[in-house]
Amino acid sequence: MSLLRFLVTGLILCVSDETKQEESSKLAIEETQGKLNLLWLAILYPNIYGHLYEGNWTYAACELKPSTNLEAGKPQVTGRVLFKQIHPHGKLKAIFYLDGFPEDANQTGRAIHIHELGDLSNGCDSVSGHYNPFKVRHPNHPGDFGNFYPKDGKIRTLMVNLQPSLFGPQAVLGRSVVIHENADDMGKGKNTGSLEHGNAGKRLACCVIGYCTKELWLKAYEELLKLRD
Ligand SMILES: [Cu+2]
Ligand SMILES: [Zn+2]
Repeated sequence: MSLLRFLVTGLILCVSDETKQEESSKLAIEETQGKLNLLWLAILYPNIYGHLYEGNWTYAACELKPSTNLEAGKPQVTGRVLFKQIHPHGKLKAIFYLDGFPEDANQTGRAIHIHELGDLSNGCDSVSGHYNPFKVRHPNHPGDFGNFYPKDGKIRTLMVNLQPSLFGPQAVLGRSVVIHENADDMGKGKNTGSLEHGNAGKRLACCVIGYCTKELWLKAYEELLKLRD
């Protein structure tokens, strides 16, 4: 019986190890494709893309701090959001790695958006509204990430195929990420606020998006994979 259990456990471990290997080789292929794409662009348009190929321009980080205007008793959210986009025409990926939500079960959804400015001079209240370069209604802004449901006070999520870009005139660098107190009604609230900001309530925490190294992304990515094991 114990031999059988040993074999089954071994099998499960093997399978999860294989999934992990598959994921990291998928990641490596993606990286190579992205690098090749960027290399072509750098050869064709050296003035525009030459510097991108050389440096750490494809990863960004946003280091969250609770808003300085936060009232006592509200969740003190910290952590970071990381972004990765391997070439200008590729889709963005994001890792949300947040702490500080209440630990009790049945937590409400928390909206997360990209806001227009990176101005934290008045806490998270000076970052203006949702970043809206295409003049569309909420929830179609590029940084409308939707609702997140913390587990044990934490959010640990990877999102792929996202709309915002780290490249070009609509790059989100220098803009901000805001974590809200309430859920986003996703434009279904039947009032004007719903089509502007989803009535997501107070701004708990925010940060400014800036370039970072690949290592920061990889560290967070590996931790996410570990959580899945
Ligand atoms: Cu917002
Ligand atoms: Zn929006």
